[in-house]
Amino acid sequence: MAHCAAFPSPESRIPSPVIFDVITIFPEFFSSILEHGVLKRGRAGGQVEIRIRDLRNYTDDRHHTVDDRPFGGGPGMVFKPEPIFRALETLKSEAPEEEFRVVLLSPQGRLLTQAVAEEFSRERRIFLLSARYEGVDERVAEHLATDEISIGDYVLPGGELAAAVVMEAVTRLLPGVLGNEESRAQDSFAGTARGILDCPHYTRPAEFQGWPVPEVLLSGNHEEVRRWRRRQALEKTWRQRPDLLANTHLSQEDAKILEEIQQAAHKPKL
Ligand code: 9D3
Repeated sequence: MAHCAAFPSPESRIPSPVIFDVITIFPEFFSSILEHGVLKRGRAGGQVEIRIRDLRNYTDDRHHTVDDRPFGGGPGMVFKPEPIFRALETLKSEAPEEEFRVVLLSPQGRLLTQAVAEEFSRERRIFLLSARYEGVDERVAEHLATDEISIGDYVLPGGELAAAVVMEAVTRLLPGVLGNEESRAQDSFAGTARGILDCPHYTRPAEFQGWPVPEVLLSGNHEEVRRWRRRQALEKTWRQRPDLLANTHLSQEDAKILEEIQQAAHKPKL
């Protein structure tokens, strides 16, 4: 039987989008990133929906106060819990049946990895809470957030960029956003945290300012190119991110190549 619009075939059905609600005191911060690249395409293609929510809309005082001084003293200000809880309550009640994650971006969170991005990409609705100043009242982390996430061990002035990072990492995983599904399939070994770093890439010109492209890449010998890339990837990983090698199971071929690299460098093995 032919498929029709009312009963679309499984292949043609548009999956429900992942909905991100970003709660922030800087909504304008997001205007340009939503209009570029993966987020622009994901929104246009219906794979992702991004709603930017101004935290000050969920305050109840004349001055739209979102922060207060820390109990116990000390510098800086802390985000009050009430506006954040009210924002979540209001937004949840608009779709009470939905399951959701509430992700607090914070330097105290567990690290964002490819595995976390993949986990989030299987959710239907994700609230992203970004704070400023010294952070949020801990009761938000304890009683409202389902996840507390950091994007790395460095100090940012706030969680907005981190929220954008989470959205980009997740959105590129949604079917049809990248177009080139091959790139996504390669993540499992080329991405960090699982496997090793990517090999170097070159494009034209074959010689630039006296620096030639490695001969083997021009040879047309696909097996040699594959081996060269694997060796380069292993060497780069060993030099820049030895922690990744410690957590990766290497094939016999890889282990042998790595040994050769280490011997050539006159460096002791890991
Ligand atoms: C002096 C102690 N600091 C904690 C390490 C204070 C502090 C630093 C940065 C309090 C808040 C912030 C704001 N940062 C974020 O909201 C944030 C963040 C980050 O700073 N680094 C990595 N990932 C993230 S996600 C959110």
